[in-house]
Amino acid sequence: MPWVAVLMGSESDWPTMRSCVDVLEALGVGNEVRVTSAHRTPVATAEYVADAAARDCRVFVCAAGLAAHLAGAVAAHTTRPVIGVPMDGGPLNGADALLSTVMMPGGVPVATVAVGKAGAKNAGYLAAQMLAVADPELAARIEADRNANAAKVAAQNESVQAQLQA
Ligand code: RP5
Repeated sequence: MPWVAVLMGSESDWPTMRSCVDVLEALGVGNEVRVTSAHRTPVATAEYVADAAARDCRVFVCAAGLAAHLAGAVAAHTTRPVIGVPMDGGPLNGADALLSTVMMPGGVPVATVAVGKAGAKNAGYLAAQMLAVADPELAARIEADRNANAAKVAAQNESVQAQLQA
């Protein structure tokens, strides 16, 4: 059964990355969460990537802050898709992590999402959409989620219109 690895450089990333796991769980996507660091545990990170790929991990989501090299380091060890999530901590509020994650050299891509919580959430959706290419039932669940979000926006519009007319 295909699944998604959700990796982060530190436990301090977890409050943000919980949003990614929440999306995967809501869509019924199998996942494994690990704290592993490109800088502090480089060998263990490489070993995990090889082991996860051998166990049918299809997509790696990698979150890190500051000089954020986790996604790039993972991408260097696999040809499975890697999604990078720049964390927004630190004195530069994630601008450093964004550039460190997105500016990969040609041939080793990292699909980089937004900085912080919005990116964490979208990393979950993007990973699910990748798996859904070969899984029509998952594709239908994603479609239903989109429709539910659209209904929420429509309800918000009605609420604002009602307030304008009051
Ligand atoms: C990065 O450094 C981690 O991904 C985290 O975002 C940041 C700070 O890590 P801690 O000092 O909080 O462990 O490697």
